[in-house]
Order: sequence, then structure tokens, then C-alpha cells
Amino acid sequence: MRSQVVIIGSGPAGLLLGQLLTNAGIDNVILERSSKEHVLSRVRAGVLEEGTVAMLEEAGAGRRMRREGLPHDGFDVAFDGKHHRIDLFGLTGGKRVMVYGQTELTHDLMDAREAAGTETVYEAADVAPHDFDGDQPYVTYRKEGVTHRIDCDFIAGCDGYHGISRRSVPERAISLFERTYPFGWLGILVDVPPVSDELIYCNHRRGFALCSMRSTTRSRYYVQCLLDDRTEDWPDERFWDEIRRRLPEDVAQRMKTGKSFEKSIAPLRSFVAEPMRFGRLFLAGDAAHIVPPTGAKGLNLACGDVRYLFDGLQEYYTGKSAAGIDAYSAKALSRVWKAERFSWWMTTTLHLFPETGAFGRRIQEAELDYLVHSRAASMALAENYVGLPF
Ligand code: RFL
Ligand code: PHB
Repeated sequence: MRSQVVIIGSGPAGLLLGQLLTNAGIDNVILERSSKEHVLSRVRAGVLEEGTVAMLEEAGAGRRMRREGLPHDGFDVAFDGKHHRIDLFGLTGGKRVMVYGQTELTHDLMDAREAAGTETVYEAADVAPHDFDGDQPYVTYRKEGVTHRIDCDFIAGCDGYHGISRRSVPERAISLFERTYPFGWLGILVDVPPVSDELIYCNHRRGFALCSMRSTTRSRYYVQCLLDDRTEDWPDERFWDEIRRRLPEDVAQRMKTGKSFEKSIAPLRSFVAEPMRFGRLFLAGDAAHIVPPTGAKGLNLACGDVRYLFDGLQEYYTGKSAAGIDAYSAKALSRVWKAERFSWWMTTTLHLFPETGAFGRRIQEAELDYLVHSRAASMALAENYVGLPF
């Protein structure tokens, strides 16, 4: 079998790239290790930048998001028992974000792909990219005990942090940059109305907390937890008790609680692989970089990579120029590092780092006080949060 582009992974990066390629008449196949149901069961991101929203629309998969997504013009930063609004719309000259779950976005892109009749192979085992340093790359995989081979022009490694694409690159050809944080996020989903119309990011002596949502009737809440905590350590009663202690009094008092139907713990990590292109293999999304979720950047960065990669591939096929794909890695990394910086900064400012001691705590207090009382500092936060331009 032959396809112009083989995409490894059907997360947001792979699906969005696939849909843009299909619409541009460039044939592609997605090879996904898991089942469709498994991919759709992962609860992750919730905040989309305007650029991401525009790309979903460009891909023809934005209709439900426009109908059901919640546009947000600001969010609150809470500390020291008080909360302060960051007016995203006012501070950025009219930009906002869209609250719409990654699960829904993935669903919409899968539906669009099915409607277009483009192939996805789910439960593809032992996917392996080959010969991408030459000009006749191919990908092999196993399905129901049979080995298959797809010859292609290009391979897009959109298979996330644990994928095979990055690990297929010889060690000497790749540089890795990494920082891990000494805590995780415990997140729950619960069908009660959100405590506020907008998100609340909260710094507290007991640790970070975040109030987010999926709809006007479904809340998504997080608390900073220990790295070795397990969900069994956190029955709902403990979770509600803890998040209420961290939030400002007025917020804690009006918070509606209920039985959670999803609970998971995620470690926090900053990670970048350089470069993002190896001959005819391109890495995009979490396969190339990870940010801690505090800045809500992971999914949006994946879509930013897809912007540059799709434009480059389209230029290659229609304009007969390799300039776009040649510039891909440098362009993507320049944007990636800015989002890495922002996510690291937001994480550092809002979480409890016991090892930094009393000095670290005072610096954090000064940073937060400066942030909410200086228009320049608030503007810098807002500009990064709504997303730097592509
Ligand atoms: P994904 O979503 O991990 O998809 C990769 C896909 O590749 C498949 N795969 C393979 N397929 C074939 N062969 C192999 N060997 C394979 N290995 C893996 C996997 O099964 C999977 O289907 O990567 P992608 O597409 O790059 O998308 C990245 C985003 O999912 C990620 O950055 C975000 O979820 C991060 N994130 C957030 N991002 C935001 O922009 N805004 C947010 O508000 C936000 N909140 C979050 C987050 C991530 C979180 N966790 C759990 C890490 C909140 C949390 C708690
Ligand atoms: C979420 O709703 O899951 C969410 C929102 C904002 C973040 C991270 C996660 O910064």
C-alpha cells in the first residue's frame, strides 16, 4: 500500500493534520495503537486558543464547538484569600479563549474524518517508521497478526510523549531538554454546575488548586498532589475538603459538590526534543514537547505545530517548494520554547514548592502581587494565555 503521508497517532495533532491534508487533496493514513473508545476516554485539555479554534473551523470540524463551547473573556487568579480577575479580552485588545474539552474536539475530528472516508487503522500494533533518512520511507505495523507496510513520502510522528516516532531517531541526532516537577495534579470530573463562570487558578500554602469546567453543568477541578499519591488515596470527601481549604472563603462556600465520575493523577513535566524533523520524519505535538498543564498550552501547541507542518506539506505538494518543510523545525521550536517558558513560569508562580522554603514563598507572594497590580505584568500573562500568534 502507498499513501503520501502516514500519520502515527490519532490524538488532536494527528487528527487535525489528517483532516487538513484530506481537505487539501493530500492522501494520508492514520495508524493508532489504541482503540477509538480508548482514545475518546482520555480526559485532558479544556482551554482552546483562538488560533486552535480557527484551525478546527478551517478543518471543517468546528460547528459543534461553536454551538457548545464556552467563550471565556477572563479568568481569576486567587491567593491570600482573595481573587483577582485577569481581563483577557481587555488586556489583549479583544482576544478570548474557548472552553471545550479535548474529548469533544477529538470526537468532532474523528467524525469529520469518517465523513470524508479517510482511513484510520485503530489497534495497530508495533508501528515502526523506516528509512526516513532517505527518500523512500515506509511504515510497518501489525493488525490481527498480519504485518502491513505502507510506503509514503513523509511520516508525521503525532504519537504523543510515549510514542515510537521520537524513539526511532538515533540518539546522536536528537537533543532532549527536560524538567520534572516534584508534584502532580489530581483531577476530577463531576456533574455539578461550576463554582464560577470563569476559571480560577489558586495559589495556597497547602498547594495549587484549579476550578475549571466542561459545560454549565459539568465541573473539572484539580488540586496539586504528591507524586506518589494514588487515586485510591483521594476519596471524593477528601478531595472536596482539600479544594475548599485552598480556595478563597466565598468561593469555597458556594462550591457545589457531588460524586465524581472520573478521577486521575498526572505528573507535571517540561520537555522539548530538538530538532523536530529528521529527514522525512516530522514530530508534532506531545511527541516533541510536553508542558505542565498550568498554562493550558499542550493541545494548543500541538495545533501550532500542525499549522506549520500542514502549510509546509501543502507548499511541497502544490507549490513544488520544500521551503516550508525545511523551515518547520526552527519555526515550531521558536514558538514551543515561548510556551515552555510561559508554562514553567505559571507553574512556578502558582504551586507549592516546599524545597524553596520561606524565601521562595516570599518571592512567589511578590510575583503574584506584582502580577495582579501591574497592567504590564497582567498584559504579559494575558498575551501568552490567549496564545502567541502563529
Ligand atoms: P496525544 O493526545 O497524546 O495523542 C497521541 C496518540 O498517539 C497514540 N500512540 C501511538 N499510535 C501508534 N503507535 C504508537 N507506538 C503510539 N504511541 C502512542 C496514542 O494512543 C494517542 O492516541 O498527543 P497530541 O495529539 O500531540 O496532543 C497533545 C495533547 O493531548 C496534550 O498536549 C494536552 O492534553 C495537554 N493538556 C492541555 N493542553 C491544552 O492545550 N489545554 C489544557 O487545558 C490542557 N490541560 C493537558 C491538560 C494534559 C493533561 N494531562 C493528563 C497530561 C490537563 C491534563 C490533566
Ligand atoms: C482543564 O479544564 O482541564 C484545564 C483548564 C486549564 C488548565 C489546565 C486544564 O490550565
